[in-house]
Amino acid sequence: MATKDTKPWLDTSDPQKFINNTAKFNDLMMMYRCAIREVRTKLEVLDDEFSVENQRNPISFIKTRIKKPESIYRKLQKLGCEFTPDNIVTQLHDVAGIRVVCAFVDDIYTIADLLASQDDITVLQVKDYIKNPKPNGYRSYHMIIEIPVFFSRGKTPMKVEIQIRTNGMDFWATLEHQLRYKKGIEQMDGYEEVSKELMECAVAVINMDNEMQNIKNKIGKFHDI
Ligand code: 0O2
Repeated sequence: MATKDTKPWLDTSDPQKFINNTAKFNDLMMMYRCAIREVRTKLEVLDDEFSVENQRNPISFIKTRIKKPESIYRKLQKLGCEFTPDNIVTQLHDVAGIRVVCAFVDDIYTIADLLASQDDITVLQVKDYIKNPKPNGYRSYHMIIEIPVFFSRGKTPMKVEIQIRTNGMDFWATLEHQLRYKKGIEQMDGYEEVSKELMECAVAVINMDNEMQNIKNKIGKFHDI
């Protein structure tokens, strides 16, 4: 199976070997795409069922992505690992990524619990940046799960990173990512002030999320929502 190959991929001295390795990389990425499809279907089923019972959708939208080859390469390099199929599978947990954007904060935990309780899903890691936000104000609920995917050659457990957040958290994180995250702009003049302002925006989003949750709780006393 593709994941047992431990030889580095970037050796271009043998063109045929390079071509074969590219095919192996594509095969692995296909496996991650299939894992995403499986998890996405589970999320859509939960959302659908909830909407029939409660006349509203807890999930606003779902975004998926496969990590780009250059990001995979850079991350492995950072970890001091060769660019091999084996290292991609064993060292990286976010090659397949799903972002689930929810209406309310309690929807996040409902979706996370319902997913975690499914018996073909193994939760490998949880990082709750909602209860424990990052120092810069980032909030989101992160899970690394493993899900079996059935290929013609057999069943393969695949890892998927799931980020679950509210619309507000997503709005903040998306803009912050564009403006600052990963760009190494810590050296720029006025960086501290920008960080402070971004933090103020994060606090405004927290207040708005909490306020919307309170309103929902009040209405929830009279109606199932
Ligand atoms: P991309 O481009 O979104 O894939 P690791 O993933 O192991 O390198 P870490 O910090 O242990 O890093 O994982 P963590 O904390 O679970 O965060 C991983 C992902 O969460 C990031 O993926 C981002 O998508 C998101 N994230 C984490 N911190 C921040 C933040 O401060 N701001 C924003 N906007 N997003 C954040 P990648 O691979 O870094 O990026």
